Amino acid sequence: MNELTLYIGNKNYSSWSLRPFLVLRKAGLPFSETLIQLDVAGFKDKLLTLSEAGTVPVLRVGEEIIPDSLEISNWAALCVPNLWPKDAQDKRQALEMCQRMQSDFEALRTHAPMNLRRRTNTDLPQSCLEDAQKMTEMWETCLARHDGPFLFDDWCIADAFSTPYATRFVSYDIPRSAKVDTYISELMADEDFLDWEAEALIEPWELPDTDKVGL
Ligand SMILES: N[C@@H](CCC(=O)N[C@@H](CS)C(=O)NCC(=O)O)C(=O)O
Repeated sequence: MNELTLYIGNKNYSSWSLRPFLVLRKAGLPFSETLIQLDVAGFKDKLLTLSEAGTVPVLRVGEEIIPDSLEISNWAALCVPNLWPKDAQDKRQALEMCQRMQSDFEALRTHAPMNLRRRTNTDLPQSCLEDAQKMTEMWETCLARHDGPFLFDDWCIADAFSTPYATRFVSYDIPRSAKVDTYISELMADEDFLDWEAEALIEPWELPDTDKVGL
């Protein structure tokens, strides 16, 4: 196997980077990490040397470059079994959930950005709370059809995509049902998430605009 390098943003803030990190860890594929500090002078140029999209995450596989968290996850799922649910209908649903988590929930992403160091119970805009409600309904529907602890019983890529959202519920104290709270706790007790979080908590860099949210 070619050497793998995962390019990521600040661990405290880069929700997109967290997803493929979790997927590659669960896949058991050895990889090294290169962190590119976001929102500092010259950061965009660095990102643009990696991929046309100019965003992280990016996975380098030998000479091949794979941008985008879902593309990286799909690539890993081709290398290793069981990163998607085995049942074809469940797999379709898990993929759709990931696509929704990438493109929808914009108000939740904007008004409650991932900020692992943050704990506040500030008032959030209605649009953000509505998105949060849609997210809890999506999780609840799926959890009700399975035995847990994860969305499709065993951990899968949809749980990786859910993890940055789960942290927002905790950071901003967003209302959720007991069932969803149990699911969130499960994701945030995951050992690979805890490794990521431990490094996020000691990162020296701050993004003042993000830290200001809800102040
Ligand atoms: N659809 C992309 C989105 C990636 C993304 O927006 N990444 C953010 C970091 S969390 C980024 O690189 N932002 C820098 C910028 O847009 O200039 C994915 O899923 O990987």
